[in-house]
Amino acid sequence: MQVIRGIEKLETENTVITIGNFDGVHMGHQKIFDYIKRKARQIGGKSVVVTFHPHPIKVLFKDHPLKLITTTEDKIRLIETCGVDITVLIPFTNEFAQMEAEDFVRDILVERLNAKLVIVGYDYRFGKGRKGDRDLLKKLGLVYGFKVKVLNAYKRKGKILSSTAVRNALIEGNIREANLFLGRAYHIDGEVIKGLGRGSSILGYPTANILPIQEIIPKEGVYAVKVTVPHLSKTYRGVANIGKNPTFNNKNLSYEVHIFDFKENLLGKSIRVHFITRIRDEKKFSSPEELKQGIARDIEEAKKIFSKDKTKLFLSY
Ligand code: RBF
Ligand code: MG
Repeated sequence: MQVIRGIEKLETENTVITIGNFDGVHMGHQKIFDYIKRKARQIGGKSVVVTFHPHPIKVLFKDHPLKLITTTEDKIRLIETCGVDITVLIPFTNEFAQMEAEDFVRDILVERLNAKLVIVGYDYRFGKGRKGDRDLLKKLGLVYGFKVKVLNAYKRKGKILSSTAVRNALIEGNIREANLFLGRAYHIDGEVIKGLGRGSSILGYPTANILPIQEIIPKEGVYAVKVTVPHLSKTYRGVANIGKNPTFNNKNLSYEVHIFDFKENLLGKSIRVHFITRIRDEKKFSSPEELKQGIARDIEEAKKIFSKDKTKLFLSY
């Protein structure tokens, strides 16, 4: 996939374009990408995803609490996995936000990106003051010679699939639902940092502690996970705990994984933790010995989950 960071004139004459934030690159987004790929093939052109960095809300509303599902680099990588030809990553600035909807269509979609067909979600808004919508796009399409297709919301199990729905599922710890919406296992990445060392010394379950780079972290608790260790090009099974370790009255939130049958020191290395299922809430055990038995049960439970899990969840590496 060609990634264009900025706004350039494309060589391809015929493009089928979709525009959006695509946070999470969920199943609804994937359906749109399948659609632009098919249409591009039909006209012998290229499929183009136009998206933004940073997320417009982060620029326009500095204090907005929005937390993103995917980092921009993950988003690009996941769009690439979908088989899209070109991603145009537009730097979203206050200046860019001042562009009138009509100018965006003419200068960018038509003159630079050579749009022949533009696909947007039913509620997509663009341009200064969000004045651009599907009707304006259709009107301008008649002027500049491109077609417009508006796609309806995509539903899974009776629920409208949206980035918001994915965010909520993750925050509620509803991993199965989040994964169903995403069409893959949700993951977080981070460098392994020094923990307190209690995992190996007191409990006999060493953990790799990470500082996640993602903004959305699943609800505190214990999870069955898969852990990709990029420098070893391998993925392992394990259990993760997100929480404040009430048994030890810790103040800070920690993110840690115990990897099955793994002995190497990962300090300073980056790892990826894929969430498969939530096992339980974190709790205050009456002693480290009780906690140790609790973790042993979590591991048993996770192994049961892995052996039963026939869903073959897609992991994105
Ligand atoms: N700490 C707690 O205080 N309560 C828990 O319920 C708890 N559950 C855990 C489950 C797993 C699978 C793992 C790996 C750790 C858990 N911990 C829990 C964290 C534990 O206190 C921590 O690994 C050690 O203190 C070392 O940092
Ligand atoms: Mg540790």
